Amino acid sequence: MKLYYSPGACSLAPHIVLEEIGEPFEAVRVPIGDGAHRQPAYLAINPHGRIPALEIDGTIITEAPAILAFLARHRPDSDLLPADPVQEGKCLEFLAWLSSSVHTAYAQVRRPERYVDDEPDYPPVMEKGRANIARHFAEIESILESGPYAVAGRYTVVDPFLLVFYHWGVGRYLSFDMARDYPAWTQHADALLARPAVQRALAREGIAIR
Ligand SMILES: N[C@@H](CCC(=O)N[C@@H](CS)C(=O)NCC(=O)O)C(=O)O
Repeated sequence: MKLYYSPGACSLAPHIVLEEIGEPFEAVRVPIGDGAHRQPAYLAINPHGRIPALEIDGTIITEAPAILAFLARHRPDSDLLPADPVQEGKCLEFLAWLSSSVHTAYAQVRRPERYVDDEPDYPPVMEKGRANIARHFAEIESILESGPYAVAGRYTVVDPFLLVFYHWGVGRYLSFDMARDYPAWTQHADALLARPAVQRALAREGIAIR
């Protein structure tokens, strides 16, 4: 398998899961900051021009939730996606929400040019994005207050995806005080950061979260 990733992007979640399941893989760096994801070589991999993409024997899967679910199903022994259909549904629900609502709220702050054409219109879009993210983050905090992990009372593919958003919370575009305002989520992040698979993925990407 080949994972196309950019340091600190949402590709961090599948990167962690590849490490968790012990699958041999090649990590292909496509730095968003350099515009590598908009070059023809990468557009041939993912015509959407977005990271991540996963290549399996010549087949490409894009979209983080699909990649995460695939990896867990590829290695059912890893137990990262419950076999019980209801709990599986709850995991997929959470992945879809993170991707469709939380990630897009972040994009309002990180990429306002996607929402309005003129630069003077950026600030209100970004401000509304911050408010949307704060609302979503409060919801995540309350979910994590009632359990150490997001779904099913145990570690699943949802948890590494949550770490991506925690990382963005402390990052320069949001600069939230995550430890003060989201203590349950901070405990969750610390539990993940203690996992060797998470440490390997972070070391390869060259990023530190806490
Ligand atoms: N819905 C996609 C979103 C992917 C996405 O937007 N990825 C970001 C990195 S976190 C990206 O490629 N950004 C580059 C850009 O917007 O130009 C998914 O879940 O994989």
